Amino acid sequence: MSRLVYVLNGPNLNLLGKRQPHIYGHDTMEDVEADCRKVAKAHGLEIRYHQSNREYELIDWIHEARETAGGIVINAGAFTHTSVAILDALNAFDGIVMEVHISNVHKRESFRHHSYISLRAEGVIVGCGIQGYGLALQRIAALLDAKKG
Ligand code: CA2
Repeated sequence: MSRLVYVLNGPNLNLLGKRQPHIYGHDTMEDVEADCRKVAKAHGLEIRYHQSNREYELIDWIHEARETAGGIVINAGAFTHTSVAILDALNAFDGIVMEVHISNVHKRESFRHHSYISLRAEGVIVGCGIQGYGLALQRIAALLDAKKG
């Protein structure tokens, strides 16, 4: 299976490091991307890294991943809690899906406790800060290695 992994980020995550550092920390989206590239390189993965505030763009990238990628790491932001459309797109993807949330959503408002993405994800990493992205990439690398046999 392909070692290309899409790392997808949803709405408002472009504000990372610029607002609400008590919840999301001081690192920016650029820092997250740099960290992902470092972890990916160490584990022999190639990544395509994207952020969008538009639901359809996230869906289009998931469709693109269907053709080429072995895995998707997704932090769908608030769409996590609302988007059946993103779940449907992920259900049409055959590779490994890892869901990431920077904050511990279970310590927060009850509307953040439900995730449509979790109905599809192989694994979920919450509350580990931006380190969660690297952990998700490591998990995808391990699962791809296991498939290779
Ligand atoms: O903890 C996470 O990673 C979330 O996916 C972040 C989403 C939130 O709606 C989810 O419930 C949990 C929000 C992303 C907004 O990010 C901001 C970052 C800095 C300043 C403002 C928003």
